[in-house]
Amino acid sequence: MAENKSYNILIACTGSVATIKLSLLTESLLLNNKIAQIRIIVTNHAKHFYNPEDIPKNVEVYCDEDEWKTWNKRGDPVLHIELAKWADMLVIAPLDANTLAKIANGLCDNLLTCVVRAWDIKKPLIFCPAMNTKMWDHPITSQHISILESWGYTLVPCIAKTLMCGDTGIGAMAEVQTITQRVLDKLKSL
Ligand code: PCO
Repeated sequence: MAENKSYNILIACTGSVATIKLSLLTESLLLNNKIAQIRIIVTNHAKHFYNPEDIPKNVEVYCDEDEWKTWNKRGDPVLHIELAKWADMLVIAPLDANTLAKIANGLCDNLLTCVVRAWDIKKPLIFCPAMNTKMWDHPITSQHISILESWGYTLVPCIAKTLMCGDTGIGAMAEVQTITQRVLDKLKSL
């Protein structure tokens, strides 16, 4: 990590109830002076799980519709490319089973997956899955995770707890403190 350099962090949330932790994660990361600016991407399903008023006012939140607000004609900026270039690090927390599968297979049908598809794999990408235990236990999950790890992306593993659906088991997103620590560790290696 360069002495006085500070970094742009892009946080992304997908359609898991663990998106309720978005404001906590944002605030936790903003406490660190190595982080210059945070921007957030939410998928349409993530919108069910957070309150925009809880997000700090200096943090911009982007969604799929914004892709088309900024682009009208040839030469206009393309939001997913701009965001992929702007960010020094991408933190996907939570990463739901569906978006994990899409990323592992190269699909890009919304703002977040387009950013990931355009991501320079030399830059750090941290992903924090969250899903029901039955989904976690299915063999396709570890296959998808291995694909992301093979590109150098960093897994922050799920933890066990009583999930929102009442089942108890592995599948909850890692604690905010754990994710923050992984982000700061990664920044040190830049
Ligand atoms: C339940 N699915 C889930 C998703 C993951 N859950 C979590 C935690 C939260 C509370 O600490 C919701 C953040 O349980 O990450 O619960 C059924 S599909």
